[in-house]
Amino acid sequence: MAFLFLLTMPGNIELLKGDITKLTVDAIVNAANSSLMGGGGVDGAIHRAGGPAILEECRMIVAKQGGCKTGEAVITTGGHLPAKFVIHTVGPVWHGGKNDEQELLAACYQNSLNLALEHKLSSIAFPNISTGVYGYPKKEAADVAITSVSVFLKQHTFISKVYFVCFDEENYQLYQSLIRQ
Ligand code: AR6
Repeated sequence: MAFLFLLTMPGNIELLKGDITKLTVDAIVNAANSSLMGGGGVDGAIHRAGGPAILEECRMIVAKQGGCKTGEAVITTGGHLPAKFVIHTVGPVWHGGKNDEQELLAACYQNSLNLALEHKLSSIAFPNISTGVYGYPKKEAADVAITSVSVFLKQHTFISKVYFVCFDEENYQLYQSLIRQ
């Protein structure tokens, strides 16, 4: 996104490296799939650490609305996690960039933040959605993530802290260079 560097980064964005399941925040975001039935990567880690209560609530959501579409988000308990809630969002699979991947990834961040607002949650942590199994190029994904969150935070001051949690060194370096204030 070309306008990224024209934005002043809000001070309430913080970069962390490590395992998102360890964070004590109002909500952590899960990079889920449309079935909401768990999987590998960060999804697997969240369900393992949070226990069966998360999957139970996911099942109820599936029974009610039939899963979660790409770009959308749903919320469940955090179960045994230190985070109170998990916001599950479904990132786009990278198909070369001409299949609305950018808009769909931005929607993941926006819809997750909207859910946090609706539930009066003020601290939220994001993993690097779509940059694992779903194959979204990391630099492009970081641009979308940082831009979407920065724009949102300028419009909604209730959210006091957003953490970008990078698990791999490559994402961490990329975010560091983009967030430099
Ligand atoms: N904490 C923070 N980030 C993590 C963790 C962790 N514990 N573990 C992995 N990551 P991925 P996707 C990072 O593949 O690309 C699942 O099977 C990882 O380094 O988890 O959106 C779902 O069920 C990467 O940067 O999610 C879906 O089927 C980022 O999390 C599918 O994968 C995202 O990688 C979703 O694929």
